Amino acid sequence: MRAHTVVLSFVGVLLLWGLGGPADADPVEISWTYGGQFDLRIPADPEASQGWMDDAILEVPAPLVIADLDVTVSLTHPKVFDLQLSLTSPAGTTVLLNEFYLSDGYTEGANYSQTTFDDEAAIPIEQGTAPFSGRFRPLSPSALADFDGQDACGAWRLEVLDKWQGDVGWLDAYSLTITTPEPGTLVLLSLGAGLLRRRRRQPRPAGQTATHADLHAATTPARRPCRGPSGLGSS
Ligand SMILES: [Ca+2]
Ligand SMILES: [Ca+2]
Repeated sequence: MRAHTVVLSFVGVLLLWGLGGPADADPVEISWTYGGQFDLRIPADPEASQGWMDDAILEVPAPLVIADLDVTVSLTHPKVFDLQLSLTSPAGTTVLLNEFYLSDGYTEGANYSQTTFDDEAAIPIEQGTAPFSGRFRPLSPSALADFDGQDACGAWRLEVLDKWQGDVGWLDAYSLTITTPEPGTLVLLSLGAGLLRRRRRQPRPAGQTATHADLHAATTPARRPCRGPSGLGSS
């Protein structure tokens, strides 16, 4: 039996911290942050302590050429070294943010607390210590620069896999900070707000193993039209 996804809620307008003005005073590049509060169990299955969280989806409603992108994550989990975190763009590019291997030496530690993944950070995440407060480069050789040049408009997915049984957690919040070299996007952003949606899939039958590709196929959202210059003043 194929599991399928139902949309249980539309949470609505989330925090658009950049709405009052550019977060970066750079005269050429402007940075905006889209993000919000989530309440997603890790893993999603309430009967399991191992498996995928439902994807946390952030929707960027405006066409933005990405010059730089950082992602900030806060989650609660007693053993974050069980977790694999990745981010997928609307174009389908996936960047692995962090994961751990027993062969690297297991380390105890809880939570990600306002952890910002940033290619320009001085410290790689593998040299960080939970709860990873601060800025870190994604797990080498991953690079958020893989998103550079893409259009940010559309659904972004934060994907979390709990690889070990015994402990569960929650995604609390995440946000994207997008820097664009195009001052014209300021007008577009003033009309838009990031929207977050929370999706859940129905429980799978006992003994059936979920694959991430399967989950993605089941949760692919209808593409929302992104506002462009011709769409000003209309929805
Ligand atoms: Ca950066
Ligand atoms: Ca677990």
